[in-house]
Amino acid sequence: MSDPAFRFDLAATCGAARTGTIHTPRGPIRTPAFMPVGTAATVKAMLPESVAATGADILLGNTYHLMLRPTAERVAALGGLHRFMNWSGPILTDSGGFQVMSLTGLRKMTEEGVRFASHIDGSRHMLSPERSMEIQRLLGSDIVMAFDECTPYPATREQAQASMELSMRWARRSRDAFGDRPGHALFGIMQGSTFPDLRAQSAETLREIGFDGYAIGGLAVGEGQAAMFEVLDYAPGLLPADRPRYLMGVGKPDDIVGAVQRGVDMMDCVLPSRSGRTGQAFTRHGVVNIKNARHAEDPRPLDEACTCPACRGYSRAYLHHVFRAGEIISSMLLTWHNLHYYQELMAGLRGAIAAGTLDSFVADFHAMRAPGDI
Ligand code: PRF
Ligand code: ZN
Repeated sequence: MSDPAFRFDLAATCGAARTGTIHTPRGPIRTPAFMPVGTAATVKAMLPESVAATGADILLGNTYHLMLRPTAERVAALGGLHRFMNWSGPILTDSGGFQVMSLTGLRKMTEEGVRFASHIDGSRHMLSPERSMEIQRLLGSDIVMAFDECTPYPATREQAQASMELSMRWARRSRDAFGDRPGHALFGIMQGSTFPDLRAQSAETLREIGFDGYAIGGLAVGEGQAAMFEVLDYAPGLLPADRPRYLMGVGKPDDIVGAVQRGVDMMDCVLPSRSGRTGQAFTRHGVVNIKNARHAEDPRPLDEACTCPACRGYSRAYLHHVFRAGEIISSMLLTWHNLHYYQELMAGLRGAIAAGTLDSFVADFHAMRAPGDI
């Protein structure tokens, strides 16, 4: 990258997969990286030091939620998002449009941006490329996302083209409004739905504008894993090899493995944290539904091989009990376990790419998994 304070060092590749380090003024990000989601200035049920202990290098925050509550201006007055939430590592913030479309009912999109009513109190707000850049600057975000429209799925070619072209005009306005901010990065977001030529056009426009990193948006929106992998078979290769590639909002463990195999460097998803609160635990052998009665008297941990606090100190029977009783510790322990599992998976992928053994790592990953609930 042109900014020496924000540099991507590629250490090794294995097929299309890559491992390396994004250096930022707030610390290194080991890639492939999984970013836990801290929507409302907290990774729910976790202390920031616990999130760091799972192995996370970077968190994701949300423009949309923070602009509504407590407001970006208040966060800025209190010293920025890092100080506010007590996380000193890097933070990436999403730009808001995706959350407006998924969380608000009343909204109006124009060339200028999107007007919408808050899902919290119905109050009226607007987001545009310029306002999104301002909010992400007030938050103190280290990696700022361009303002885009996530094209809904399915879309006709005409709809996907119009939507992608709007996102590209917004990408240019985002670039102009972001300006030159040493130590902070701006990522562009590719759209184009499942149309290869639209994806290629989007990538070319983004490369012309020039970004510090490139996201692949508009996937994991209902198209299914096979269609997503079809896009990922070519989309990462359309982006500059010397910049990080971020697949937004993905995914389940097998989605992550497949995306990394296809050349993705960064991902985020609410799944490990949200599932922790709804009683689902990810393990090497598959998903454990802790509310299931079969765990009620099981003295074994969630996963014998896991070194997280939930697995070192507690039985499935205890986790079942506290989940059924609605105890807060249930969310704490299952979220910790899930985030630990995701970070161990990323560490395993990084190690395998570096060692040139990704294929056997992936074969083992699939061989260990039982279909259905375990
Ligand atoms: N754009 C933005 N955020 C996103 C997406 C997108 O396309 C997605 C798609 N899975 C998740 N989050 N800005
Ligand atoms: Zn565990």
